[in-house]
Amino acid sequence: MWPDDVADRYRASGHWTGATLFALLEARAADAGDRVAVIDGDREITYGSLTTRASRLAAGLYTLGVRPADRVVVQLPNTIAFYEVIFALFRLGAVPVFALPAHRSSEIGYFIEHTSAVAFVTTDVHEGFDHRTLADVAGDAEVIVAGDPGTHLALDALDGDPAALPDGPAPGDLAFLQLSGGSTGLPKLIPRTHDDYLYSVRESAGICGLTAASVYLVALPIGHNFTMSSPGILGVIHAGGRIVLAPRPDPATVLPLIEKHGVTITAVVPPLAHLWLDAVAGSAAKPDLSSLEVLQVGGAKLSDTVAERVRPILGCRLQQVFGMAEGLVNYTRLDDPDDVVLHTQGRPISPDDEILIVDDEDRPVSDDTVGHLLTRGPYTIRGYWNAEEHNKLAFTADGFYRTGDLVRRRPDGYLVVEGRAKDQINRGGEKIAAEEVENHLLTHPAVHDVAVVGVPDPYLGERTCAYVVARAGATAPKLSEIRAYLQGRGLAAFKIPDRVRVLDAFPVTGVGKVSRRELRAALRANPKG
Ligand code: J2J
Repeated sequence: MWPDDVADRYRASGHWTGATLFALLEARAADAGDRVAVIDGDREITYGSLTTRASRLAAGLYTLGVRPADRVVVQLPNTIAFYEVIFALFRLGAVPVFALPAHRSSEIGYFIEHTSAVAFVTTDVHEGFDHRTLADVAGDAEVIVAGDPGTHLALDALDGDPAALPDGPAPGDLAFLQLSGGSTGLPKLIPRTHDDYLYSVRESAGICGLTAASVYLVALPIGHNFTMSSPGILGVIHAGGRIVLAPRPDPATVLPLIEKHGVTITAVVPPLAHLWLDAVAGSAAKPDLSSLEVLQVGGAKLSDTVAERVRPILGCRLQQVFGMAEGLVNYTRLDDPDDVVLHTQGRPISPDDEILIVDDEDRPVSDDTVGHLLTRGPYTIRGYWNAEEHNKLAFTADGFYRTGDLVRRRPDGYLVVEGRAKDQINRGGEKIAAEEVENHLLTHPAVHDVAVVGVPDPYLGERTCAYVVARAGATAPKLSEIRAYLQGRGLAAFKIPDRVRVLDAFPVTGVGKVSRRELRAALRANPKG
């Protein structure tokens, strides 16, 4: 995954310390075993108990046949079970693949098949959806359910003697597979190692001021890279702080939790920041949010107007976070002046994060000029998992990752995100690959051609519009039909288009036929078609 000379350099510089993710938890069990690590409603678990449970679960999984390096798709909501499972897998050296609770049969089936997963760990019923029905796409993978297992294996029943476990993984081993936001027909998987991820976690915890007194609220999905590592739940475990789980991110759920548990830091996407601000500003009986020190906002571009409301309304500092599951994370620092915090997306974690901003021909542009962001560094992957062909496009020959983001670097080194060159829709922080949705829609009998693009939206930043050309003699499907059709194909709800526009033909630029990529660009530039 890493060229030897590069790995040697990161080890020599002390970035990679040779630790593993399970050892991170074990260290807390050793020095703060009685301290509460995670609170989930009226359940809580200490660092000591979490470590013991994860070890016993690892042994249970081992007895079941899960071996080091085996892939296990994990789809759990914000619950303590998530920690038990991932740390069990880290102990065993098996590789979690982090699915989102919103994923349905289309995505889950693909993850299981593409990674040859030996097990699929999910929940019973969450937000009205019975996740056990996803067993239909699990193939030979063992289905393990947190909660009521139905006809499947109960997570709670898995238990064993940790003494029977083989040695844990090496620090340079693959620790897990994270999902890319993607811009291609099928999502790419991101291979992160213990060493590289822990470096970003430790540095992030420092940048975000985490200590043993920190209380971090998980409002976003727990398996997302932001929640995991920026500084996220792993940063809190590194610092020995406390994690509070919110089952949902709406203000009515979250604001009382902040007050009750004295939450000091939490992370949201821009539409949630907007929603929380409106709820607090509009409430007659103001919740007591005096414990809150930092609101992190990332995942999509935060507007200046929302940024400016954070301190006056919530009484806490804003921290902008521009990160990606592939690696690079930028933060505004806690002591940065307002100009930086309100108007930039931060600067990289590491002095060894290499930032290149280039024009369409890969020539570097000067400061204050918008260009494509390329990056390389001690925690940015050198390639997607098993995606040799795609990697030739997504990475330069010398290992820089082409982020697909258009940014401008200020002379002070801070980055401002100005747009995107990748065929992705960023719907309020949820990433949608245009091609993935198009491929599903092209199977519809009345659809001749389709282009999916993002259209500006004041609340979500972008919404999804499908431009459809009907087959000769057929009537183009209406939005309701398209929704039902894609739902029937098992696509996650957030990927289903918000709008449909029917065109007689697609605009043709230049001579003859245009590629769908050009089409998307043309439709983005001229949404009237
Ligand atoms: C504009 N665009 C942003 C921002 C991400 C921390 C925070 C976020 C993510 C994440 C993450 C943005 N302004 N502040 O993994 O650790 C867009 C960019 C980027 C893509 C990555 C983390 N913050 N983005 O969002 O892998 O387009 O990671 O390339 O989901 O989100 O998406 P993802």
